[in-house]
Amino acid sequence: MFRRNFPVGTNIVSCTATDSAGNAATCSFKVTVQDREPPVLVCPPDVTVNTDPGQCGVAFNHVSLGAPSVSDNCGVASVVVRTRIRFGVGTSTVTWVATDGNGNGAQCLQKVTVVDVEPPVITLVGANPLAVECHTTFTDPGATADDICAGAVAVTSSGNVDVNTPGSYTITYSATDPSGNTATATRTVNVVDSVAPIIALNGANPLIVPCHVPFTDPGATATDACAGSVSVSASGTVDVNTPGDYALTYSATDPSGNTATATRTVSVVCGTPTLAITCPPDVNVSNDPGQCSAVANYPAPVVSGGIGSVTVVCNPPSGSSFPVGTNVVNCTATDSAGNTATCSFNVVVNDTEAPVPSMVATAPPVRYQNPPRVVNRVQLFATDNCDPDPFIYIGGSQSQGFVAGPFHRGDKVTLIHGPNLTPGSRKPRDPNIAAEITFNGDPLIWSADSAGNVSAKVR
Ligand SMILES: [Ca+2]
Ligand SMILES: [Ca+2]
Ligand SMILES: [Ca+2]
Ligand SMILES: [Ca+2]
Repeated sequence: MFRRNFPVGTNIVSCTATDSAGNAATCSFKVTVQDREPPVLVCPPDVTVNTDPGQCGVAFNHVSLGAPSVSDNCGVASVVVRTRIRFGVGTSTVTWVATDGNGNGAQCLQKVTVVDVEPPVITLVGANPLAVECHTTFTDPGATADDICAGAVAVTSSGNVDVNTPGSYTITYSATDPSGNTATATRTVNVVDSVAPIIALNGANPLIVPCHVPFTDPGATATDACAGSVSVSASGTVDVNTPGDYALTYSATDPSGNTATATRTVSVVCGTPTLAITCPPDVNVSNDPGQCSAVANYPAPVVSGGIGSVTVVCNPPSGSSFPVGTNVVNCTATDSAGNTATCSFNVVVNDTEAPVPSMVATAPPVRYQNPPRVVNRVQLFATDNCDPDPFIYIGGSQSQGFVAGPFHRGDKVTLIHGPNLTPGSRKPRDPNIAAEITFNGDPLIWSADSAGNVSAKVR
């Protein structure tokens, strides 16, 4: 039995037999050794890579896969990796294959994970910086966002713009892709005031003024759409002693430097009579029936002089309702040059209406014989057009000169009257009764208001 190592492959074994006489015979056979052991292949570790810039994936040659560990009993003939040209976002696999040249092969799988690390790209709609006129309406034109992997992505915005206050404002836009990559962008919004104020002249333009009379510029006001009221400066002079036309220039500048100007022509004219107004004399009227007032008419004031047409305004106007008392009416005449003259007078409304008294029995009358008399318990009332609390008096039809009172509306009194009683009035113990009044004849009631109007005496 022979034992020896044979290499892989076909080995020829030659055998020779030799005798002692030197004769030899030979033969041969083959010993074939086959390699049936595949290579031992271990893949490199799984790898994680970021996307290529501007790509939703990574090119194969941008991935460092590493080297596998491979060995074979007879030697490795080849090691290849089967992969794709480009890896998309997510996890892919590559296959490593090793062969030993003897028909044996081995393979393993390696994972390649590609991560989207690129945020979306935000594109602003409209200008940046964006100019907005003060006191207009601002609507953010917004922004769009596109992600190389996720496509269109929602955009959120933050930041306020106060269109009423000039200045620079910032709006921040933000967009996040499904992989959590966030992009931000900002827009500058400049609220600007580029509109000049508007000047309004007080008084007429052209303004005609008499010569030799001191001239006072009625001035002007200016309002700005953004800044509100703006001060006005005036330049120019008027020589009232020299007839002619003069120009006054008004200027107003808003805080943003926008300036408006306006011009007034002042014409100095000689030989013009001075504007004058004369009011009518005071008007006295009685109150309208039942009213503490009167609708009163008065004559128009008399005007003279002035330049051009003259208008007269009185306040309160004729035909107004005037309350009882003295009412001042102010009248102003204005000519077309803006000259004014004033006067005033009074409309006096007198309360000439007396109160209306009455009494109401609070109990049936009681009659007594000795001496003959009747006792009436009554409550007193009076109404007046003006006086909320007119005085109320009580007397007797046969008690000449006797007067009890004054009483007030709502007072309760006891009346004792007969043919031969001594007139008088006293305060009874009952605090609810204002007076106990004794007199002769029938009871008479009358009333006086604070204006001195006294009603008739009624039974
Ligand atoms: Ca092998
Ligand atoms: Ca992305
Ligand atoms: Ca302005
Ligand atoms: Ca009255």
